[in-house]
Amino acid sequence: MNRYSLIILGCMAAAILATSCANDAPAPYGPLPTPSQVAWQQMETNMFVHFGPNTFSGKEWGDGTEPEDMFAPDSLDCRQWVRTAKLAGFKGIIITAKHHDGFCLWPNPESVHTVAQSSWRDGKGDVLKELSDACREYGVKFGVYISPWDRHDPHYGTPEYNNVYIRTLQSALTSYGEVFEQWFDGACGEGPNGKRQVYDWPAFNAAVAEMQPGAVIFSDIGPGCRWVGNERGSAGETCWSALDTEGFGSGKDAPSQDTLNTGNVHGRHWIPAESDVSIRPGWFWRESENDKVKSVEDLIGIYYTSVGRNSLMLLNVPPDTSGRIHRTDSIRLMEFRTALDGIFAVNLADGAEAVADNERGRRFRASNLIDGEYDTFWACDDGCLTPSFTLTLPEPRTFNLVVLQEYIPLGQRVSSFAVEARNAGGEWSTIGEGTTIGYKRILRVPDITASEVRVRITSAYACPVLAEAGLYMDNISE
Ligand code: FUL
Repeated sequence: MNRYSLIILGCMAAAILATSCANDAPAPYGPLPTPSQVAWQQMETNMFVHFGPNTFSGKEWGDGTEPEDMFAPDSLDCRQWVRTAKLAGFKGIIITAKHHDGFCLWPNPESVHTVAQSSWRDGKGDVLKELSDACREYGVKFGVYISPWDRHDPHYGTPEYNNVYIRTLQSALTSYGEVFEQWFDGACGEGPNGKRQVYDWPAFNAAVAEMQPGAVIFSDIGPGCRWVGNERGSAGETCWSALDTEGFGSGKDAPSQDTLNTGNVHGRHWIPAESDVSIRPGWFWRESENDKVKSVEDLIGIYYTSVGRNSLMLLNVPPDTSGRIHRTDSIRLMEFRTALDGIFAVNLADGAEAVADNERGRRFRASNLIDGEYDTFWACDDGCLTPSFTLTLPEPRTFNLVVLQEYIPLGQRVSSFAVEARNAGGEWSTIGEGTTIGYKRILRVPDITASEVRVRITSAYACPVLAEAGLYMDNISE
């Protein structure tokens, strides 16, 4: 081999090296989601179902003395719940298998306060079975809320209760197939003997992890997802999926509601926010609230402040005393979904040319932002923290929502951004600004007609990695 061949070979090797570097995805930044947490976040909207003796007593919190026969739905139809959820676009359902009154909606062998002791269906009924079967039938995921606070169990307030509770978890989590989310309420009030319980959270979490390894565990502080800090369905405009949990617990030991609302910018753990909110004033159904079901506009607003702020929307839709979702609520859900589908049916950025001032090689082109694929993304060179991209639309289009999505398997990286539009006279002006993006950020802006839109990342902790960008028009909300 002569000198020239060597030089040519050397150049080729250098070129291959350079190409492969440019084709490497950026290194992940900060805490990262597990695959289950990514799949969970992509569900976006889920249905919460509060159902139990309170449905019949009209109370929000039963005190545990309710006779089992109080639970008497005359025409329970879980398939109707799941069909309604499915048509409303919900991907999962979480049911209050046991609320604070201790009554179990399944024949829990650890308790004598369950459907098995009631005369409903001669003690042979099992709501969890009927619901999980219906979920499988319709392809909706099944999750459970099992309150640690128990105002009926005589062991409550003693160390033995923790064992009873773990066996209760085992019973619910091993009998009904896959569970996508376990909901731990942080409430810790007094039990029947006036004592409070010292919960063994590590053992509770370990029991869930063992029996349902794919389940995302909700509590005030995770470990799978966290409470958003309010029951209005409103995540912080700044909403980090990261949270510091050292020194904190659930319930009264939780971080401040503000912290839960925004997360911790450099938090050590990936514990995204879930926004639980009821379609009615209360969590349980009451005749007197049939005319207080939230409006479509309210629900769209909640969607923007939950899903649109890097959180999940967990909307409670409580069945009535017949055991069915009341028609007022189901009609409202259909209206809600129709409205959402109308708003998001067409990405007004479709057909645009996407050009960025920095691209990390061909695999990470700005065109990935508008390909409708979450798993392909625009990424920048390491150290490039304030890039921008421009969408040039085929013609002037009118929009009032800007949607951005980070590719969260590589972490949450962006801390602020600005959106600009170019008017007919060719001048650029800022039309909106935001802080965090995360899995999804929906930024509302005034009605804008433009043919060029520029998104400038104004600060980030690592080179931005954005999966999708979209422009939409909401003609419904004020
Ligand atoms: C709270 C409970 O006390 C409410 O009754 C409701 O279940 C809500 C979702 O969580 O902590």
